[in-house]
Amino acid sequence: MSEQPPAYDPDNIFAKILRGEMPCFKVYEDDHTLAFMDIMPRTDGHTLIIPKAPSRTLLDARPEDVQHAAVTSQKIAQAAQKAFNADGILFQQSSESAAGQVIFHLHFHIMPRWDGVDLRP
Ligand code: DGP
Repeated sequence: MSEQPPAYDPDNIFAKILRGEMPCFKVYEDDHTLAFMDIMPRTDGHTLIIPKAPSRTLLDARPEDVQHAAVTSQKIAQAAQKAFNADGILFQQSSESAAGQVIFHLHFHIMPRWDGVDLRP
């Protein structure tokens, strides 16, 4: 990327969820992170983990916010693996449109996977 990335937009959907202005199916919350179900799940148990601090992407996030979100992602992965009897867990993060990012508040996907079961489109 040759130009400066845009500034963080406080009106993105996940910022609204954090402020309680939009609903979500919350599965975990602590001082630094929130985890909730993805509205367009690509697998059963597809969960999103976000830091509460504002950052657009993994590229501009503070290391401590990445750290908090990574630790919460591990907790969610372990819980989801048990709850959904998964054979594996897909951990995904997209930064910028070129990588498929749609919502510009840093988030991590946790998707339970099973042998022989494809991701939904
Ligand atoms: P990404 O492509 O990595 O930016 O993924 C964005 C994800 O966010 C996508 O899987 C669908 C999900 N999503 C979009 N809008 C909402 C919403 O309003 N609520 C919830 N829970 N998830 C949303």
